Amino acid sequence: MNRFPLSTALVLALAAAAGAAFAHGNEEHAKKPKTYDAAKVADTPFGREGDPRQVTRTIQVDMADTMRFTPASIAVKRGETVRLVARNKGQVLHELVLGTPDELKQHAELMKKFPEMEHEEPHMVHVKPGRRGEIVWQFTQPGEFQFACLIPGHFEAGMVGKVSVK
Ligand SMILES: [Cu+2]
Repeated sequence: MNRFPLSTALVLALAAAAGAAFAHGNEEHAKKPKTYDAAKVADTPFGREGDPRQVTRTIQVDMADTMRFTPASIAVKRGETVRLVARNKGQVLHELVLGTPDELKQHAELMKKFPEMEHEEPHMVHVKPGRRGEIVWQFTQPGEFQFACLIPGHFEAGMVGKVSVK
């Protein structure tokens, strides 16, 4: 259970739909500091939460209201732990969510059904205008992955980038 981030998202969405935590759309996205706990790290098809002490590279990705990431594609080595720093240069909230292309597409559909859905997981970061946020991630699997902004309308407008892991 809980192995794939999407299932966690789904559980949260269902909880929200059940009326539990549905009324906080205007509050800040979860602001609890992300603390690394090796015991809680789960493998996903696109890697795992990275240990901040193992970071070998910082990659900056800018987000803009043109619904584009800059750079739109990044390359990492398999096994590498990177710190992705997402800077929001726009006037609206953006997010950066890592995943496989299929998973991100499904997640985007879910976001359309539950626009108020909020969740905070190691492979995603929500960034307010003018702010920055970060993800520490270890890319353990080779392949082509994506990072996307799943805020309704943004993904559809093409707010998606590519991660090549070799
Ligand atoms: Cu966005």
